[in-house]
Amino acid sequence: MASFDDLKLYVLPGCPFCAKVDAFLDEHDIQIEHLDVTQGTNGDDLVRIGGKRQCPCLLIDGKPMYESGDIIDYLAGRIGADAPKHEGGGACHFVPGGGHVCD
Ligand SMILES: N[C@@H](CCC(=O)N[C@@H](CS)C(=O)NCC(=O)O)C(=O)O
Repeated sequence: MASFDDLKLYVLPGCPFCAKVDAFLDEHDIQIEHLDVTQGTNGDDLVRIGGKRQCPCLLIDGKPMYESGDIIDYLAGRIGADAPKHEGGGACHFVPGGGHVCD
């Protein structure tokens, strides 16, 4: 089985773009450490590493890759699978007081 120890995935609970990446991970039985940005210092760490608190963000050997479509394309290439067709764009935004709204 391929090793994915060099990867970490920053996620936000309820984030539809994170769910899209997770669906691909599940489908291909890929296990990657998840870091929830609402827990501990993960959110601040992500801003320090990648410059923004946007999820999902895949760390590849410590380097950030944002955008769910790019993440899925990268993972598909790495395992030699076809990447599902996906629409680009879309975004959700944090709202004051907690939670987020999606376009
Ligand atoms: N186009 C991006 C959208 C990602 C996105 O909007 N993520 C939301 C959570 S669902 C987020 O982290 N928003 C916070 C922000 O943009 O600062 C993708 O496909 O990954």
